Amino acid sequence: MRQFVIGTAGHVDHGKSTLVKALTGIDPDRLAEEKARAMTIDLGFAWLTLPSGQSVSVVDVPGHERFIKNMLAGVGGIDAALLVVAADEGPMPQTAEHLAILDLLGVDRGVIVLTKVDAAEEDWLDLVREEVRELVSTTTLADAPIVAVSALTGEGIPMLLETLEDVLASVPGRSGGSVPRLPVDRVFSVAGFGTVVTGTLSGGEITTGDELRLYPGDRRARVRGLQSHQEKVARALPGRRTAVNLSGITTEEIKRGDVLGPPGIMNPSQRLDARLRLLPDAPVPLKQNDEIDFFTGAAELPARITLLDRERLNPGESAWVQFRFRAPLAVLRNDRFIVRRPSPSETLGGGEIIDPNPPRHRRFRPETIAALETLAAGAPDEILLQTLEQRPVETKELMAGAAGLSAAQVVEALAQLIAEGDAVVLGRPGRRPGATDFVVATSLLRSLTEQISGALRSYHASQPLRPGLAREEARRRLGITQPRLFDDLIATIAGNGELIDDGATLRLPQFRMTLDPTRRAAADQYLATIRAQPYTPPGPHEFGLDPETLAALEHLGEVTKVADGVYFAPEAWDALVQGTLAFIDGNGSMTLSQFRDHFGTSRKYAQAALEFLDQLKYTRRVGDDRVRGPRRPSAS
Ligand SMILES: Nc1nc2c(ncn2[C@@H]2O[C@H](COP(=O)(O)OP(=O)(O)OP(=O)(O)O)[C@@H](O)[C@H]2O)c(=O)[nH]1
Ligand SMILES: [Mg+2]
Repeated sequence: MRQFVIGTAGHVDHGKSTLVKALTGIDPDRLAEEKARAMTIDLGFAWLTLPSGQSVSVVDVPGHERFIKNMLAGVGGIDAALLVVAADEGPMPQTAEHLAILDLLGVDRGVIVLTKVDAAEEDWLDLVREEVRELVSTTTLADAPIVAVSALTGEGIPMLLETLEDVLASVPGRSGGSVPRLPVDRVFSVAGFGTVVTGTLSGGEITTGDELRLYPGDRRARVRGLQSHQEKVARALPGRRTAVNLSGITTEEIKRGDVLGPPGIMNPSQRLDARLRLLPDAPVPLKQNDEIDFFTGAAELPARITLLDRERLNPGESAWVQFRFRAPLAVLRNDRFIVRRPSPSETLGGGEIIDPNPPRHRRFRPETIAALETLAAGAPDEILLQTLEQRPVETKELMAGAAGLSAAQVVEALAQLIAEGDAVVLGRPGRRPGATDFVVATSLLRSLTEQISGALRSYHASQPLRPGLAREEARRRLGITQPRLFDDLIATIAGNGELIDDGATLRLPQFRMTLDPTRRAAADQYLATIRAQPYTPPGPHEFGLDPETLAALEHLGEVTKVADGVYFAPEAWDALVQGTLAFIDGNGSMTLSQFRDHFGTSRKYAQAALEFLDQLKYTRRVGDDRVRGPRRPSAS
């Protein structure tokens, strides 16, 4: 059965809390100060039972304009509103302000309740009815039914319950809601249990024993117990007021506005991209870099605003904006928000978050606006592609909502992007991605390839005698912190034939070490000398060759290093290998002095060469003799 949370709204003293008590039997004003002042200050909670028997959570909000921030903390996550208007007074300023907030938050189901009918004449009531109809006509509640009640006499209450049941039956199923989130609106401690948080659970279930994270921080806590409507439950369902008993965390570590949810579902960010709509009767326009108060879920944060497509946002207009925060905030795409002016405190507008994790944008960039429009229009493959154009992402992170898509949408969109060549699985191109595989947009892979090729090009230019750029250094230059991502990326680029990875260094496929003319001349002289005495080649140090030139010759295969200070011309070395093996084949074995005599060389060279032959496994030492080793020389 689907679960619902409804919330009250309306001007101070219009009878919201009294109505909640009449509907639920629960007095939502729980604070002593509220009782003393006969006024709601903070959120109140109750639940009612519909004629069908289903119970519905109720959030009661304060009407006084001084407590509007508390109202905003409670109104997020409700499925339907009870817009309460006192029949004897008619719509008042906070009737309009709360209505505007409901409209901006997209709350499009509700009942308009004219309370205190016992205190109003019939024709006055008709006037109020008309006035209210007019007021809601331009909002999401334009078609909401109007019911007149008296909480004192009980008149109209059964009718209200029936109407509410009809309205809730028409609430559409929540889209893309696979991720449980509980924006915390209360934190307290219960003797014998410890820390408890409450909130309106949305998106998915929470189960006892779950390990959850408190966003935007990094603290983890385990669910020790769950309650809904004051009953212990093993799992909490979305669309219910939920109390969560947490272990492993103190009340001081949690505040209103934090969001409880599984690890990995949100990336807290200090920037958000959004579509912002100013109310037609907003008291002021917004200018570039204005400071505002930002409300989303149960959170409130100051923010500065970057107007991306205009100099000034006038009342009644909408614009693409980026909000910048001093502290991180954890939200998902399509979350709604409200913007207020800090002083005097007034609601200015609100809207929908389009990118919860954007880069910093420059203003007036058509490509930025186009990207935001695509995100807002929301074809899953385009949205996914935009995420993959920003960074390589692990499949499991995408499945958990990193692109703001459901797991099913990710699977389908990813298959399409890979099939069409727009995205690549790193490390295994052309394959279906596993949970821990990184996926990247083909365009981003191309630019990463260019970045690394550029780094290699300039490295080769400045270090023509070095075999390549050290892998670690390459990783640092690309700014990739995860070693596995780097390895998969390099394997993919190497697989595309755009670089060569020798395990220690990276180089361009076309790179050839080149010696400048001076070094070349010295090298050629040295090579000529060792070729002239193939089996007693003078050492490079004796010859006076510098170590870098020598290393380059070795890398280029122009000399063969046999031991420290002992280098042969490659063809001389080949002849030594062939000659030694032929001698052993003919004589059964070869001693050091036989080697020395056979090649007309000295003991020093004979010893170095034979040890190297042993090392290469061409030969094997038995006492003073060499016999054939396991390795055969390649046919030549
Ligand atoms: N005659 C009459 N009085 C009512 C009715 N409902 C509420 N009242 C009275 O109106 C006053 C305000 O009621 P509340 O329920 O506290 O109003 P509220 O909207 O919750 O006020 P805030 O929470 O402060 O915004 C109280 O004195 C109630 O007794 C009603 O149906 N008839
Ligand atoms: Mg109240």
